[in-house]
Amino acid sequence: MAKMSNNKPHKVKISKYLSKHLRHQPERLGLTLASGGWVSVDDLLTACAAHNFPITRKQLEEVVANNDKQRFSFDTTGKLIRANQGHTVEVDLQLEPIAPPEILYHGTTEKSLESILELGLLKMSRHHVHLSPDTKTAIKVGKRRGRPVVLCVDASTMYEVGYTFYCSANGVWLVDNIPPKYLQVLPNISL
Ligand code: HQG
Repeated sequence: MAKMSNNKPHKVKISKYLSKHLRHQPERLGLTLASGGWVSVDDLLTACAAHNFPITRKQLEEVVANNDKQRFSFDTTGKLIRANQGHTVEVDLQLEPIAPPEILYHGTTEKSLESILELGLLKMSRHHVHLSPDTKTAIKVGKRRGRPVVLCVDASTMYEVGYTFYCSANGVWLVDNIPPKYLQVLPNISL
């Protein structure tokens, strides 16, 4: 088992499995997300094993601690776990509104640009539009889908006119939508 927990691809598989069930389809494992998106760790591990995807507590702890994007958190007791953001199921993450930095960034692809500049950034299937505090992360996010484009978001003006921003436990900035007038394409990104 020790060997398995050092195995990177297996950790990625665990992370993907957790994302799937803690963000999108908890019902597939017979789980329900409580307010805040929390699930009992005991219930989660039992359900994973029952669905032929056994995860040890040690493996779970390693994935939570070392996940590249800090996608998951335990609560202070260590008895509950949740995905920090990225949900598609209805869930109230109980995040507090907070003032954003002056500029935030959104990574997308060339093929979405025309529609985004016409309609603004929409949350699509997620609960919020996801933004990064730095261009490096935005480029990485955009690259998942093709040739990346980075949009600069005039977050301070949006905040001044009343948009509500949140910051998830893993540093992803969240807002409901962004009209085109607050967006600007960042020129000359180095890939
Ligand atoms: C685009 C991953 C056309 C938007 C990442 C994006 C991130 C529009 C896609 C996190 C549009 C939605 C979130 C419009 C938005 N017309 N396209 N009007 N408005 N879009 O995956 O931000 O690995 O829901 O640009 O790293 O790409 O899951 O959002 O391309 O942090 O932890 O519609 O997901 O993190 O795609 O990614 P997504 P996202 P995880």
